[in-house]
Amino acid sequence: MSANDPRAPNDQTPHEPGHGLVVEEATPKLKRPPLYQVVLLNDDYTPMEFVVELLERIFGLDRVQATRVMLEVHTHGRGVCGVYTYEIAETKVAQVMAYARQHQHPLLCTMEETG
Ligand code: TYC
Repeated sequence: MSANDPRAPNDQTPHEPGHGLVVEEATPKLKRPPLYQVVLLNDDYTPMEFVVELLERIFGLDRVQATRVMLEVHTHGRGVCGVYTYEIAETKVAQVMAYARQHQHPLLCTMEETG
């Protein structure tokens, strides 16, 4: 076995137990990413049908779910369209705002970290 034999022991070589080394279990450093609710806000002008179609198109809801969220927003002022990681939530908000703007509706959408 020469000095640069790939099998030669080095700093990375795992040490067998019973050779004077204390082996500590590392705590996993993985954390779940924070999640964000995409929240739709009510206004007096955007047509209900437009909101339902937007919820189907951008959030993949079926007509029943989309209608439920739209009515929640209409009656309580706000409603959750979905929960996502930061970048997905940010993209959904941008898509909603762009789509509403294109159709000249004053619809507002925002994101909030879940508690
Ligand atoms: N309040 C609107 C109306 O009466 C409907 C509406 C629902 C608007 C949800 C926005 O996010 C909204 N036409």
